[in-house]
Amino acid sequence: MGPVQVGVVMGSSSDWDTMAQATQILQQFGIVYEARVVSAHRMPDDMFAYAEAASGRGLRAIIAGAGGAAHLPGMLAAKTTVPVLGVPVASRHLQGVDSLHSIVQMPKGIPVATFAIGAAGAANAALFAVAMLASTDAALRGQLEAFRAAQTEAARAMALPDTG
Ligand code: RP5
Repeated sequence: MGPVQVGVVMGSSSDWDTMAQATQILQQFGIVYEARVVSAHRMPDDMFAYAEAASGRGLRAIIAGAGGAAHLPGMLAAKTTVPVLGVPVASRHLQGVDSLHSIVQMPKGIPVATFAIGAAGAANAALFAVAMLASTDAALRGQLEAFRAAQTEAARAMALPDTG
C-alpha cells in the first residue's frame, strides 16, 4: 500500500454513516485513504495541524464532512492548498440545510468544493476525488470510465412495474 492520497475527515463519529459512503467508493477504486474524526470546534488545534501537514504528507484531496454550523471544511481549506471537498451532513433540526449553507457560502478567496447533503454528497465527493486523481493516472481513468459504463447499463436495464 502506498502513501495516503485522500483524507476523509468528519466532525463527529455521528457523521460516519454518511461519510462511509465516501470511503466505500475510495475502496472500490483502490485509492489509499485515511478516515478520522477532526472536529473544528472540539479539537481546533488538531484540525489546524491536520490541514498544515496535509500537503507535506502528499494528500491530493481532503473530503470533509460536518453538520450544523459546519465550519470544518472551510477552516481546513483556510490552512492548506490541498483541495477540500465539503460534504454537508444532515443535521437533526434543519435536515442539513444549515450544513449546506455553512459549507457552500465560502467568501471569495478560499474555495471549498461543495456537494449534496448526505449520502449522495459523500459518494459524489469521493467520485470527484477519483476524477481528480485520474487526471494523472490513466489506469484510474479507465476504472472511472468502466464505473460510468456499468451505471449506464444498470439504468438501461431498469424495469418499471407493469401499469397497463
Ligand atoms: C458537527 O456536529 C458534526 O459534524 C456533527 O454533524 C454534528 C453533531 O455532532 P455530535 O453532537 O453528534 O457529536 O460537529
